[in-house]
Amino acid sequence: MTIYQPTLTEEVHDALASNRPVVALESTIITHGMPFPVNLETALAVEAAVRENGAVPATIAVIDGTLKVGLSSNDLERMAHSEGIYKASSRDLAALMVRGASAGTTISATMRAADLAGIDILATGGSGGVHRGANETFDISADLMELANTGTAVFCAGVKSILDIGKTLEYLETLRVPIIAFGTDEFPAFLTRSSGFRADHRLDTPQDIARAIHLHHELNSGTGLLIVNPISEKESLDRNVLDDIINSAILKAEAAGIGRKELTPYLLDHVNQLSEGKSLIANVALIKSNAALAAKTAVALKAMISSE
Ligand code: PSU
Ligand code: MN
Repeated sequence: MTIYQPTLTEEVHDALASNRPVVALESTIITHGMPFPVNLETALAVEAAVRENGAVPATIAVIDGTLKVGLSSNDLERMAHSEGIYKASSRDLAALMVRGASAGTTISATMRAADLAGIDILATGGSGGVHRGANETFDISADLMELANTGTAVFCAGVKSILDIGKTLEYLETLRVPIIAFGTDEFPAFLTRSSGFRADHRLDTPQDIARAIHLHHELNSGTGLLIVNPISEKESLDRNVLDDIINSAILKAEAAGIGRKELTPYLLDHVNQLSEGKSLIANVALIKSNAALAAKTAVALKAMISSE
């Protein structure tokens, strides 16, 4: 059996062929995570943040049935308008490609494509996880299973408390996925630095994070890694205010009977609305910061491997 080769842009192809650092970027955040035009501005700003820090960005999506690693500005525009665009987790890729459909890729699908292309670092905003009430609904993001099976290092700002953070941490432990916090002892909760949960491990430099990623692979661990980068103090929202907003978003979703793959986009949208746009501003800031840290780490990883 042959392994599928995604379609690379020339820039991404050349960077990989000459062993330069590349950072994969997901696209569900563009298609289902933010409203137009902030989604397009953010997608471009995140690519710029990767470049400014010495790596090549590779935004990943399915466009008219083709799995693309690296998007043209036309592709990005189409994703940002998001009409008729699906949300693809890794299990959806094959069927959507046969159907000739277009889709934003979640972290799980982005990891799958990055792995095929040979990219080991991915940046995003927040990861999926175990939803509140999962003991009834069984709603656990495929992001966690992909982290258990694919060796990508995923850089995010923790998980939103739309999720059950405690259960998400327990589940990642069961799946043998290491969690490394950058410059903090606490596991961050996306729009706010504080979650009330400690992070298992703290590392303070991109160089140390690169060493940990490299060693994790040398140990033949077989899993990905979750690198959590807290939102800056300045951009961080108040945890109590945020808790109230998230609780009412969850009540609205329950009342409207929203579930399954619509749940995360619905909650993100309502948190944006209820925070009067504050969460969107924080969201943009943190994803740029994650992209910058991921790029610095990708640069450090390449430098380390080439000096071995
Ligand atoms: N959490 C966020 N912002 C996001 C997502 C999650 O704070 O944009 C997106 C990511 O693409 C993630 C996906 O991979 O939602 C998870 O969706 P689900 O919970 O349906 O697995
Ligand atoms: Mn789900």
